[in-house]
Amino acid sequence: MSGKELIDNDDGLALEEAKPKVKKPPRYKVVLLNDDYTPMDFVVDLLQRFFRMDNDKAVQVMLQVHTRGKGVCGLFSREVAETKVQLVQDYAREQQHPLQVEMEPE
Ligand code: TYC
Repeated sequence: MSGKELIDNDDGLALEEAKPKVKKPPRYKVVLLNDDYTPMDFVVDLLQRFFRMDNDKAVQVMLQVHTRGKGVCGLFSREVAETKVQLVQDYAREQQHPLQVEMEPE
């Protein structure tokens, strides 16, 4: 669907159809940030645990964060993204790692 559409009945009036009111809910990226202290193995394990990645994918995302400064863990509804950020932060703090995780609009 393309939003507003013109309907021309050949009566000299072009009617503009109302925009559909139902919008897709916004999605949010959960993003990991690099630091110098969190062990690589911990990050790989965390990505598998909280984001259901297999080992290869988790290593790939961890290395992306390590080399580029940040990396996307996944795309979620606002509520799920908020929950993942909280769970990951709590888990990292529990293990005394300074790992930083954020959410940002898609
Ligand atoms: N830079 C860390 C190291 O060299 C590894 C790391 C990767 C840390 C990803 C955080 O989100 C992160 N041990």
